[in-house]
Amino acid sequence: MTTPNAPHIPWWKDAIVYQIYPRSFQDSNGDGIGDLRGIIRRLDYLKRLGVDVLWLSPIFASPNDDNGYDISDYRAIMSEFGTMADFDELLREVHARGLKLMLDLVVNHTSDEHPWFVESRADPRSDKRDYYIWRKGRNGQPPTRWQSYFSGSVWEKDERSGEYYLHLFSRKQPDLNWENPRVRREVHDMMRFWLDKGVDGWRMDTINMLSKHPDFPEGRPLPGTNLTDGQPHFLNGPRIHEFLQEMHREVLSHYDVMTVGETPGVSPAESALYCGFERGELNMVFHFEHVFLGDDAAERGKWSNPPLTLPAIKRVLASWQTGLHGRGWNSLYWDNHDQPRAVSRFGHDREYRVESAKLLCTVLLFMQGTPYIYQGQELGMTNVSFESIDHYKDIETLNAYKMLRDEHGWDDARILASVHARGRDNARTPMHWSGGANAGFTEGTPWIALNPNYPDINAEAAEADPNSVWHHYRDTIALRKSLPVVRDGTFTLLDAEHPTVFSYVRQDAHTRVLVVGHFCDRPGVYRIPSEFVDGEVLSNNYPTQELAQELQLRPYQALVIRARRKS
Ligand code: ISL
Ligand code: CA
Repeated sequence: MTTPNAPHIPWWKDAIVYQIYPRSFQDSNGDGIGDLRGIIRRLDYLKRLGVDVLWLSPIFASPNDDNGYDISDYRAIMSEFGTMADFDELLREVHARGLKLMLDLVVNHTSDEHPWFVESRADPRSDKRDYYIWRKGRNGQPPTRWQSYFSGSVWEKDERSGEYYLHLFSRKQPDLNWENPRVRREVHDMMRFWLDKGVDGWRMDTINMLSKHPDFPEGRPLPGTNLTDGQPHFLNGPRIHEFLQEMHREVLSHYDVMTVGETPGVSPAESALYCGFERGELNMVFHFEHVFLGDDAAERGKWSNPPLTLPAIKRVLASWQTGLHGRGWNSLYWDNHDQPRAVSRFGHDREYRVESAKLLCTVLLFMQGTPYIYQGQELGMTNVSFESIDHYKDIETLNAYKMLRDEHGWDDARILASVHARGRDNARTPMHWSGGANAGFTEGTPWIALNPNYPDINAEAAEADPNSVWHHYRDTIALRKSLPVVRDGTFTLLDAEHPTVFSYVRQDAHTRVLVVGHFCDRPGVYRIPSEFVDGEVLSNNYPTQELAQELQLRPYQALVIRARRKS
């Protein structure tokens, strides 16, 4: 029964999303590569965890220069992942369990093997030429010196025509020309193709890069290179909101779906233009401020791996909580397929792995917004330290390795230390299902080596252990769903400058909840607001807790305390 006058709450505000990187999730046929039938096999596991929506990283036909983020046919399933019949069955099985399925929309670029690009490159007079961004050079040089995200120039010269095409990522990922209305129509048609099958939403890859400054101005010089940072000229470009409003009007508004845009380099204020409730664009965006903290200013970007401090992380997350409250909607994440494992980066991946993984769960899931859990995060999976670059597969890492060695003179040990800390393959080693051969991921040879700690950290062991990280995720998900204040309440950061405690209050007309997370490997004391001293402990990653104004905290302890109602 619906309550009269109850505000309409869109379903995605109550959803917990689980991200699957299909290549590394579950192999079903022994070729060492995860696939759609493997995902079907694990749906009951995901249902038990309590998540609502599955987001699949790209599953479309691809030569895999960037593991599927380089698409050669938007309407076909990658042959290694299965067939369209497998996809249809997966979607049916997902829906049969009351879950939803979200796909990855990668339309800033295609693969260079996409027929559009093949034709575009082969014939400057073809009607596909203008599907991509072609420019003449200047005095034998590329049009700009912008640096690609995967090292080197963003321009690639095509010898046949003598012109350059733009690729913000690898040279096998040419950027589509969104100025061309036919490109936009092609994308809209493709989106309808999947939505008409019953897909429940889109995660939109690098969506704030679609609109480039038409003049391609030179960027800011990057120290130690002859390249420049072109981002001011293609992030949040002049026509981006027009393109997204058109996409919403033409496609999204006709379906009950959720959308999350990947938007590196947006501030809370800018993000409200993408996800403001009245904007008719997206439901929410992924910002990167907490995971790229300090990287921008560091000499070699993320590879310099600048140190993190808790106050800086709190400041960023709090600015998003308060900046979007009542205006737009946050997405909440620590981990994804591009990031090192959160427990290794923000927690403690040795003695306090279990405690700190639970702490990260608690402080994330009690903020306002839609939480995203990346495969293995619910087990507290850790970074991996392969001893040689030969074990790494990621194009970003492999290109960076060459650049850091050849252009910056870093030695192997220094590069590997950076890769161990920040490389994307940390997230891409196979999922740990059991302590058996290859962690139960494959009966063949895995496409990338496993993290050797799978005998200790795996789903089978975690489900059997009531004190595991997995159970903490399941319990915290359920708790969150039982407390409307977590969805709707205000957020107030306490003690912003405290070096080791992250604490905040969530509040609505009925309920006040205090969250305290102790980011430290030693015991500590933290003074809580008096109204919580006789409160009720709703969640705790240690067995017991005496409440007192001077709260005694154990290493990496995380507590949620509800204030008693005043009568
Ligand atoms: O991963 C990054 C840094 O390590 C980011 O700069 C990342 O490249 C950026 O967030 C865009 O990511 C997305 O698009 C890329 C793809 O490689 C990533 O996997 C995807 O998440 C190109 O499609
Ligand atoms: Ca397979």
